[in-house]
Amino acid sequence: MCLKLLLLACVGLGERIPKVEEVFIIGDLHADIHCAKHWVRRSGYVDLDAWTWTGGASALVFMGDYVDRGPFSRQVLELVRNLTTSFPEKVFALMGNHDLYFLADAVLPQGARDLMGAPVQDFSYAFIHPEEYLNWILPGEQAEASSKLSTLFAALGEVYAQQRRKRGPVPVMLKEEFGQMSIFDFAPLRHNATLSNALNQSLHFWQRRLARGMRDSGLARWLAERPFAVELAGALFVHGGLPGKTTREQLDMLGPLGDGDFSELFSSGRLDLLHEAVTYRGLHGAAGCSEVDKVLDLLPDIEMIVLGHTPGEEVRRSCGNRLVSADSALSRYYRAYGNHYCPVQVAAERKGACRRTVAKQCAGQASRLRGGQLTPVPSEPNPYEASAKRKAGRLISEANAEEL
Ligand SMILES: [Mn+2]
Repeated sequence: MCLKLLLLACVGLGERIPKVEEVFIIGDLHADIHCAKHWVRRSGYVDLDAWTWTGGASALVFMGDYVDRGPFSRQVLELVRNLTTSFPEKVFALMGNHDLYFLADAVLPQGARDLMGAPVQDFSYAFIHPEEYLNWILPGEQAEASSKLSTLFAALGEVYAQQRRKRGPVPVMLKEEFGQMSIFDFAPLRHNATLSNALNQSLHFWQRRLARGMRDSGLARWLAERPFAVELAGALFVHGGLPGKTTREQLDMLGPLGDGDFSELFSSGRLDLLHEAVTYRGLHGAAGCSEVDKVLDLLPDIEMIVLGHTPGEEVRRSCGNRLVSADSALSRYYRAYGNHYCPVQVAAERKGACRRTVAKQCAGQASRLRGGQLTPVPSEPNPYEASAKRKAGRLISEANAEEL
């Protein structure tokens, strides 16, 4: 029997999809629509202009984390959603931790409950790139929003400067809570009640626009239907990882959140397990290999675990090719700014953590898995941008050394 909830088991049994000869794996895209299209084209499986599948018996897997870091979450969500709906037996898109938080922000009432350590929609400020809101507000609202976003970026610049001085993260949210500071404690918002009130109102308004847009566009429902694990071509795909103590029963619980009422989904007894699958990092490093083996012992037909979530410059293979770390920082915004949010579209001062510019060329690697062999695939070389690529390669090591 193939229950809808148990997508993992369904895929593993091959009931839903015919034999897959090759898999093209695209790591965490983090709201970079330009590079999202680049990597889909690079697979050779999809003609994006004619919108046809040209990949024969191949499959395309997205590792999750479509949103945040960059300002084009909506565009990446729409691209990946359209691919999964047009080619449902060919394209698989995992849930990532950022997608889970983005969904929670969009569908749960403000302040509904603490989700993963922060109140719902306070996360909107902390995780969502501020310019993301420009994708969800009306054309007539754009000019005023741009000016308010410049103020927000100025305050963020102060937050990043303080983080630099303290040599570590300063948890900053919309409202001051235990162990957290408020964005309104920083210049130019500090001591300016008029500016603070106006920005506070706008942020809440934009959050409501985004939440409404996510629901009305069907993207919220689509996100809720993302599986937390996919079994394909001898590999198990998970965004974060699974600890060695995972049981077979728990593996069968890694299907989508489901199709019920959103509040119900987030009060599911599986939520802790699902959250762990999108955030666990214990499989990386030498000590992780024994955990990899324990998980693989539960899955007789699976020889390899493929993960996103933990970025590096390239795709990494470890544990005798039994573990693949497929997140190679494909988002140019992440490569330029790490975990910081910097102005891309609106006019705002660029200094400190935000002084770099975003590369024109996509960097990092995707992967091709065929006959149990995984081959990293570099970005398409562009002769006119070769120097930009070299520059981008240097940027990541400097910008993200502390976050990695
Ligand atoms: Mn992640």
